[in-house]
Amino acid sequence: MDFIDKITGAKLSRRSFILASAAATASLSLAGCGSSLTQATADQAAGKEGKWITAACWHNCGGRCLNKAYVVDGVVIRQKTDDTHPDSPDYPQQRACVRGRAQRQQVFGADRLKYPMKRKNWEPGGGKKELRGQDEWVRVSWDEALDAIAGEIKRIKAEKDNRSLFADGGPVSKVLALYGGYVPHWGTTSRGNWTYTPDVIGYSPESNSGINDRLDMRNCDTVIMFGLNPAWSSAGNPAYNFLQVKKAGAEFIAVDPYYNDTYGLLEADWIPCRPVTDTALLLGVAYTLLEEDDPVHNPLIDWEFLKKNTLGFDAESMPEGTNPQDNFKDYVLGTYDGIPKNAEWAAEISGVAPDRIRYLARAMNKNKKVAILTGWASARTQNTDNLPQLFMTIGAMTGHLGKSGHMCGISCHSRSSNGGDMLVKPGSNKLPSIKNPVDDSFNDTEMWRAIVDGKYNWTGHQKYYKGETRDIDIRLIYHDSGAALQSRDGMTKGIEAHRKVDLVVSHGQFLTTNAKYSDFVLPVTTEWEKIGGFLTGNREMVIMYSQITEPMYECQSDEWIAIELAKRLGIDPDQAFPIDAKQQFFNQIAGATTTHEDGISKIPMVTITEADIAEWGVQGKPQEGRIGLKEFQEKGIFQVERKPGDNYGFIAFKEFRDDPAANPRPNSASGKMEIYSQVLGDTINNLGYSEIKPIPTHIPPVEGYEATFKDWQGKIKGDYPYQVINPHYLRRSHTVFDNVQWLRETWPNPVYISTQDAKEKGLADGDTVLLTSQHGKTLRTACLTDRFMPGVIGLPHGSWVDMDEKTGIDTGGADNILCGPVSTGQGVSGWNSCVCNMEKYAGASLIADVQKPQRIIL
Ligand SMILES: Nc1nc2c(c(=O)[nH]1)N[C@H]1C(S)=C(S)[C@@H](COP(=O)(O)OP(=O)(O)OC[C@H]3O[C@@H](n4cnc5c(=O)[nH]c(N)nc54)[C@H](O)[C@@H]3O)O[C@H]1N2
Ligand SMILES: Nc1nc2c(c(=O)[nH]1)N[C@H]1C(S)=C(S)[C@@H](COP(=O)(O)OP(=O)(O)OC[C@H]3O[C@@H](n4cnc5c(=O)[nH]c(N)nc54)[C@H](O)[C@@H]3O)O[C@H]1N2
Ligand SMILES: [Mo]
Repeated sequence: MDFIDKITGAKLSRRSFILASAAATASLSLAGCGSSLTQATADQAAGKEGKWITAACWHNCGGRCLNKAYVVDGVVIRQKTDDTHPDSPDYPQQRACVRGRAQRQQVFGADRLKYPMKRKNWEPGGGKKELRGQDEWVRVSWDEALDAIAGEIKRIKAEKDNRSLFADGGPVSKVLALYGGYVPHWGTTSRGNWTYTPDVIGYSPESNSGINDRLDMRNCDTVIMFGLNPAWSSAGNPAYNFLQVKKAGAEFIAVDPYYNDTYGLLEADWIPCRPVTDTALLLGVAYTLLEEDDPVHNPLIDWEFLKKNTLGFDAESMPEGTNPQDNFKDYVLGTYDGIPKNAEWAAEISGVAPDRIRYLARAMNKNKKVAILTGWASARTQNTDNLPQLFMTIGAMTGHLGKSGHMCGISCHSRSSNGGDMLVKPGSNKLPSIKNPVDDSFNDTEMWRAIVDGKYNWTGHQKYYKGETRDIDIRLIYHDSGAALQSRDGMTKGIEAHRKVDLVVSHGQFLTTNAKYSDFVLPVTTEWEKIGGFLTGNREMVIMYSQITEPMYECQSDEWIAIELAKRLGIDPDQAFPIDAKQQFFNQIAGATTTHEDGISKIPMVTITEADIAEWGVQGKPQEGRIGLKEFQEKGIFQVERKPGDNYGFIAFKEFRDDPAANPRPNSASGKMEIYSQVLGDTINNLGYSEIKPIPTHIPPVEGYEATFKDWQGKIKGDYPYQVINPHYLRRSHTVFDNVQWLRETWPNPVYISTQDAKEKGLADGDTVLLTSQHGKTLRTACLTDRFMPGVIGLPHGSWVDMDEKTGIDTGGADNILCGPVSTGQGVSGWNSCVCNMEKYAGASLIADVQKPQRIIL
């Protein structure tokens, strides 16, 4: 506050006050760097001009927004967002969110990892392994760290083999591949059961999105959203795009256990539905459609589309060689199993009253223009491999596929609200891909178990081969990208795995969970410290960002570390990295394309001159494009201007609807949309995790609503009577930004509990709540709300674990402490299927996250 007094006292103009106070926050977060504040203020006073530079906002939040940093002598004084053109609904600006605007708090945070560090009690072979996660840290030189790591990799390979080396798939993994190979991991991560299923049933989203473009959506009468929250989880324009759809007259219906901010914004009619019961609910919808459809008086079903474009809907349309009784319609009607999947049946499971299920079915009326949209959250669940197939079936039954104003598909992440292929794209960096000679690979749901137990179910690296039990003996865990220990299934098991092996190494910008449980942490640069790069996601624009500041402290890039390790392992690094970072960046620029106004042909985006190439000092050829290199770099963005009636529109599945014989679906066996898919059923059942049918059915999930009962018939609740879901939260992009104080203060990361459940449990707002699942225990502060349906708890995704070693209770609210390593179906990470108990915590109350000390280790 002295500082504020000083500048107000000095009667500075408002402009310099804002500049100086921003400088204060930017530099005060650098521990012991008070001097740079004085310098920045002095620079301002001396009239030193800064420069606006396009800054990376590179996290996996689904948004791709323009972020600009005002840099004076390497210090970021302030940030702003897109002002490159006036904002309009058709041609919107790409405005940054709260996280993007706090980005400098992260890059210049006092808790950056500054130097290579070693765990005090580490020794070759592991030392006191149980101290991982709680040991002290010792600063070491880069040479010491790299020599020790390379030495251990050589020893492990000599004593065992390459099948003992586990790594995440970043640049060091390329070096390990050249060194004879390593064991990677794979999983369904974001898409859940939309990962494998859509392809083989003929529903693979065209160009990564099975919905029409955003301008066409304005033609809809009704938009039905199953688990969508773009206001939180699709930064950038999607929520704004939906608002235009509303302004154009559409009504919104939301099917979700949580009335989230998106639904609030759109004034959606809420149908609260229990997690992991969308299959049951949609079967009830299908039953109602069949029950109420009358071709003359009440035509609800598009029989023509079903007949022409699909397979397996009824006995007449079953594929050859199958039992006609196994068709979808007879399953729904209960013809052979005696269980009609009617609205009453669906209500018991989903919690949606029968009349609301019928209302939902009627809202899908084929004669209205309807968008049936789903996110991936409902399929990030166990035992729902058929859910994408059921959405397709509902879309086919109601005919909301392949026509303007009609759509049924995914709206999520960067492609939310706006289907169609990318209109603009960066080129490839032209680094060679390196083949990994080891064919072992862990599915995410069982990787920690595999390391602890020494055996796992091999199905190939996302190949869906027939499962085969294999022995494995992992000695090294190398984290060269991602946040696996924090972000994958079953963290309790994960910590056990990290305490078992000989060596754990993490690259990190902060003491993240991966880093905390490591022996060596190697500090890496952020995108603000690199030469530059591209951000894509939104189909209408790309961002080209540039370096903001020099590498902080002793930070190096992942690639530099990989090259240094390669040298120590006797590998020629040029095999993996034959060109430097600048040439890689230039290749992306030169290869960037945009779509011609004809809406079809792809043309070079950037005009490059001989002088540009000389200035950059790179290999390349001049070319003619739509924007000059210098202008592009200065602006930082290339956006296609859209208007109604242009050639950039998109109607998903149109060609297939109009002429299925000429336009068969690419990967389905029959070329049709397969409501009965033998390939789907056989492939998933062969993996060996759990059983499904070739048609969409409801399967009680391992940890779904049914599992909250010890006696389902008698409706007697069991030890874990609540369902938990993990909303993707505004404080973070997954685990990223969890350490940023501004964001901690703004978004406190509580546990959301319905007021009714809270009342029954004697919980009040602000109470510390202990959540217990079969897999672990975590604490959070209660936030009571009527926006969560009773029986469902919302624990935000991505909070960093903070384990109290004495009690074994996590005080950080880490979602994957509750979520276990449960494998079903296609090896789905089923995070939104988790059951737990909750009670008021008898121990000390939690303090707010923002009051916790930052993890500053040196
Ligand atoms: N329980 C539960 N778990 C979930 C989910 C859920 O809903 N519930 N959601 C899942 C989903 S959808 C996803 S996509 C995953 C995300 O899982 P991850 O991709 O593992 O999560 P991020 O937090 O994005 O991890 C990025 C990490 O990379 C670091 N990083 C950033 N830049 C660099 C760099 O240049 N080099 C290196 N080496 N590191 C860098 C960041 O600090 C961060 O630690 O999480 C999944 N996990
Ligand atoms: N701020 C922020 N944004 C992000 C991310 C982040 O971590 N933070 N992560 C990004 C990534 S990689 C991804 S994959 C996306 C994920 O984006 P989403 O999948 O859209 O995110 P969620 O918040 O998990 O879920 C959206 C809605 O689905 C509901 N839901 C959960 N389970 C069910 C269910 O079984 N049935 C139904 N009908 N609804 C259900 C939730 O209550 C929520 O309202 O978000 C991206 N955007
Ligand atoms: Mo994701």
